[in-house]
Amino acid sequence: MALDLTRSAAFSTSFIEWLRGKGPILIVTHDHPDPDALAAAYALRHLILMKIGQMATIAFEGVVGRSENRVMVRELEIETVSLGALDPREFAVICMVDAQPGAGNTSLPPNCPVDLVIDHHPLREITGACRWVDVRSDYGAAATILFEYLMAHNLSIATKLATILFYAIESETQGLGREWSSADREAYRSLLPLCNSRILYRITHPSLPCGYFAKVNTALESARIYDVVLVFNLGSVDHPEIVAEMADFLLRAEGVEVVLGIGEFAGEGILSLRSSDHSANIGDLIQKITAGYGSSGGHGLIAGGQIQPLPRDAADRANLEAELVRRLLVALGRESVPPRPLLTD
Ligand SMILES: [Mn+2]
Repeated sequence: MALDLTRSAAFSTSFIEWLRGKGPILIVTHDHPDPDALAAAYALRHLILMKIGQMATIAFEGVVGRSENRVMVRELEIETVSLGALDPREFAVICMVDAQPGAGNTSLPPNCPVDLVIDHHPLREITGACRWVDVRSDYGAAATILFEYLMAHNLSIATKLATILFYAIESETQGLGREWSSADREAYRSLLPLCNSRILYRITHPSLPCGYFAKVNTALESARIYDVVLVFNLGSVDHPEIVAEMADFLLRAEGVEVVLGIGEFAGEGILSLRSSDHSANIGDLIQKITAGYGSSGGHGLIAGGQIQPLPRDAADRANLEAELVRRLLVALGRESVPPRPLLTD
């Protein structure tokens, strides 16, 4: 399936007409946003500005922590506000991108009605109640859907916007290596010549704080392998995304097919699950692991979860971790496999 400009034109034209004259517009994305979330929000704001001359507000909770993404936000001047610093009720329209209402990874209060949802994760039941829904779970990136809207309206895509969208698709699909559709590929190819390659290089080669290398070390030293399953625990982290980043890194270990990364941020347990096997059904797997302990979401080869509340007592936490790992191994039929460390002397 290539770009679906007919669908994109029809949908975006209708919701833009509906938006006109409504009042202040809020664009929310998931907590601790990644490049795809930021790009989708930024592109939606641009589309609204170009079509109805109104500047929407982009908000999220949490931090942009990964060094690459911090460089992206700085170099490309993506203006956002903290969701906690504003009152969503002061907005006439609430849009959500790269996320869906009630998914557990957004901090928008559950009693805040969302009008418009643009996402590429599996459709959630609650989302069905929203006025405008464009959820395409076969797309690798939400940014690709936004790219289609811009194309459908014949809007020119300037360097900054192109670079943001390109990097979103690039990082979300690992350079079209993971979970991409032909629409993503077409968007990727169209955007590449429009990008600023000097800025792209700066984003992909950021300087990294010493703490980053300490976490790499923790990931390596804590990693245990149960046959094809690798589990690591970073302990307390200063941004949740590093758990996912280390999970991607360790999935490259020879013979490893599934990785569960664990970390702790702001009193919450952070889980990141990765697989290199398309038949693994990682979205179901993360739900089995987190059932009764928190929330989770995922698709294809990547998933994440939040554990809340975390026990205060260290022994209780260790028991909880052991239970999460046990559930993972049981689900994968590996419960009797003894662990071995990744690093051996
Ligand atoms: Mn995304």
